[in-house]
Amino acid sequence: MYTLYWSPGTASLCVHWMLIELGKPHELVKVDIEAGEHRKPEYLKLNPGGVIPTLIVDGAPLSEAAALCMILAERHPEAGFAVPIGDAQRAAYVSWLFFLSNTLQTAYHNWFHPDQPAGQAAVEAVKAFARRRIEACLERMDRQIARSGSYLFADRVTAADFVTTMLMRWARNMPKPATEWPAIAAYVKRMKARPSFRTLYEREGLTEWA
Ligand SMILES: N[C@@H](CCC(=O)N[C@@H](CS)C(=O)NCC(=O)O)C(=O)O
Repeated sequence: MYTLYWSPGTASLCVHWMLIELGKPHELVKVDIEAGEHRKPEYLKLNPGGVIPTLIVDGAPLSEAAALCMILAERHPEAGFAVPIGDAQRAAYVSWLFFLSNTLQTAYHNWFHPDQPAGQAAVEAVKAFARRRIEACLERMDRQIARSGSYLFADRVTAADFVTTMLMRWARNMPKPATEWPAIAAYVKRMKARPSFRTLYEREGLTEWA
């Protein structure tokens, strides 16, 4: 049994999506970010950084969305979402997961919280910087998908694709949404056609980018 601490449309979305895909028993605990529940001592005991998501695995609280997707894929290899050690694509797969988490996701953080690095006075400059970085990442991802085929790694859907689709969704209200890149647009359409995506949207109460 897994327990996911989540909030609609946030970094928990890819983990939630994978739990649905895997069909493994899981409990969902909704965390109200607006009400500051993620900063309460009970939650900080599970996730010292006070961020969503947290996944309880065999009684232990784990964090970092991309890592959680990778862990779930490896715990349930029969679903085919893992790229195991020894596989020719393993190195590229791990590298993409780190790129998604460390480069693209952090650029989004600056876009959504532009006052954090240097206060209100620097908001416009931080947003411009974040936008350039996000668009450079999307450019690179578009090329990878166009080269690769249907998904990030040819025709196999991996944990990295659930993380990627979530991060493509985050650009939906940006000046240039991810779906303006042609290979990404076709890719997103394929990922959204999965029946699990409907279930995910219903459960999270989402309607945008449906
Ligand atoms: N690197 C972390 C980042 C998680 C993160 O920043 N989550 C956001 C929601 S998308 C959050 O909890 N924000 C609340 C806050 O920073 O106060 C991960 O991938 O799990």
